[in-house]
This record gives sequence, structure tokens and C-alpha cells, in this order.
Amino acid sequence: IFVERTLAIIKPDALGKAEEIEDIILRSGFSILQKRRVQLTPEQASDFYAEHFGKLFFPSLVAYMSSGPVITLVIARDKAISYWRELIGPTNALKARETHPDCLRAIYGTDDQRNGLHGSDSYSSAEREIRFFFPDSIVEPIPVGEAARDY
Ligand code: YYY
Ligand code: MG
Repeated sequence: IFVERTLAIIKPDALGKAEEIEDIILRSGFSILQKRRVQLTPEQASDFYAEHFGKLFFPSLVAYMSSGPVITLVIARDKAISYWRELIGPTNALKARETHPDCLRAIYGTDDQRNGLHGSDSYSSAEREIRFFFPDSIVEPIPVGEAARDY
């Protein structure tokens, strides 16, 4: 059995709830392997969200993500990538409140941009995004039982 890792971000608008959110992460069966509080520059936010370059919402997304500190976390459990996406819920926090009222974006987010939380959407995104914030980290799946080791 292998555990998988994914990147979670507590975005600027949810930072005040970071402890509460970290408790939920742990109670949901994840280990927190790495954690960093960072203030992104607009350049770093643009790089991180490069796949959305050119979209109408890109400039305001970059401004929002660099408007205050964020907490980036490498979290691990089995099926971490899809499970974390399921836990945070749909992108639009307003719609999420209608359709997925228990998801974290419904609880901690505001709208389709300030949605409180990020989660990698695939294995290759997770690999890229973990390296983005934790360049020294190993991203291959690791055996269960070693998840708490300091990678
Ligand atoms: O992966 P996820 O975060 O759920 O959504 P994406 O479609 O990848 O968009 C990334 C990010 O961009 C989203 O979390 C908020 C923001 N955004 C926006 O500001 N306005 C939109 N119409 C769609 C997304
Ligand atoms: Mg995405």
C-alpha cells in the first residue's frame, strides 16, 4: 500500500482559520509532511497559476493570491489528490454552498475567486506544485508507515 501526496494551500482569505483547517486535515486521515507560510509576489502567483494565463480572471487571481500570506502544505494519505479535491469541493464557493454545503470551500470561501483553499488536480499537478513550494522534496508515492518521516 502506498500513500500519495498533494499540495494544499490555505489562501489569504482563509488564513485566519488555518488552525481549524489543519485540524480538519489531520482528522481526515492526512499527515502533514511539510508546511510553509509564504507571501507570494505577483510574479510567483503568476507562475503558480500559469495554466490560467490569458483568462479574464487571471489578473485579479494573481492580485488576490499575492494580497497576503498563504500557508502551503504537503499532505499525504491514500488517494490524497482526489480525496483532498473532494473535501475542498467545487471551485465556486457560492455555488458550493448550494450543492456541497459541507465542503471546505463552502465553509471557508467567499465566491468563485476567493475560495479559501487550493488542491492539486492530478498527479502531475501535485508533482509540479509540491516542487514549486518545496524544491527539495521527493514527490514519488511513499510506503504507508513512512509518511511521518521527515522527507
Ligand atoms: O482547480 P480549482 O482551484 O478548483 O479551479 P481552477 O479552474 O483551476 O481555477 C484556479 C483558481 O482561479 C480558482 O481556485 C479561483 C480562480 N478562478 C477565478 O478567479 N475565477 C473563475 N471564474 C475561475 C477560477
Ligand atoms: Mg485547478
